[in-house]
Amino acid sequence: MKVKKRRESKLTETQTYSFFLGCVMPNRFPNLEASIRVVLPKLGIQLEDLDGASCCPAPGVVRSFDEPTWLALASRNLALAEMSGHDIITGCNGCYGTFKEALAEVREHPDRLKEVQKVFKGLGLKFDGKVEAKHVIEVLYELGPDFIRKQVTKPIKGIKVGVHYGCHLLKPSKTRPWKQTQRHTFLDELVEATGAESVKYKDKDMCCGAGGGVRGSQVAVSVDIAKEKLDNLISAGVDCIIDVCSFCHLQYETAQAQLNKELGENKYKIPVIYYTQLLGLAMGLDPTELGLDKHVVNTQPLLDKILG
Ligand code: 9S8
Ligand code: 9S8
Ligand code: COM
Repeated sequence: MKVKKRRESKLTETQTYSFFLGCVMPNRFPNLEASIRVVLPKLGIQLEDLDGASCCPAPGVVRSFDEPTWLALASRNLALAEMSGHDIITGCNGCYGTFKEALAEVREHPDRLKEVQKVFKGLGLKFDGKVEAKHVIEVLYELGPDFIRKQVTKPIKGIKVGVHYGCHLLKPSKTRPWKQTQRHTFLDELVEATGAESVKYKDKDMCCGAGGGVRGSQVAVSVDIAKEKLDNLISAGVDCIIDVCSFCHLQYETAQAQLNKELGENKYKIPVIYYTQLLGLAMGLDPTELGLDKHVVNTQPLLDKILG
């Protein structure tokens, strides 16, 4: 299989990654985790479990309270990967943000790296900030939309998709790998490689409302922000949302159920699909194997439309 050369990694040239799950995926959405575990190896990307990993910790929450603690805990997870000899891969934007920014911190500030190494003394952890951390989507985009298109055996025809990138995948741009010309297209390109149509909708780059501790502390505000995005998606006539972050996924799945409960009617019923689930369908995989039967918002009407 012809695989586009990866951007140079300081650690290893193989396509094996340490899979960092974060908290939300294994605890709330193991179906998303399953879809990553089944799809990636079929594209030549091997996943190794990262034993002993903790919370990343969440960038918008822990970092805001105590930066040194955030950096030490993030570095510990990075150290576990660095010692295993593999770069990190994650399917959560928040975890991705923590790792990208923690790496930038220790690389740009040798004194902070030294502080962390001091905390690690006697713990058997070795960390030099050499490991890389990538998002599942970043690795897929390195393979390229053309490569992805070639893996598609059952194109997703006649489906309008509303793509949600999520804040931490794009911002801050200084520590993200996207070129200026790609940063508002890469996910749409990957979605369209499956055959689906990515439609424009109002405030596409707006937050889902969950991040930064908003869902945890101000749930009504958080759901209100989600409602605005959902109303825009409904106006654009989408058949489903495509997301790439376990926390955005939690927000779109649960906010719809909550809004319906408040309204007393089933107005919000947009299926929320993680990218590797969409890609898996386009590769002819079974919906159950991709965890598509385990959603909060019923996916059956969408599956009927796709599979006929
Ligand atoms: S880990 Fe703990 S809370 Fe979370 S899912 Fe993503 S961000 Fe990192
Ligand atoms: S959007 Fe704003 S902060 Fe974030 S990435 Fe995921 S959760 Fe939704
Ligand atoms: C959102 C992560 S993906 S956080 O809540 O901003 O930390």
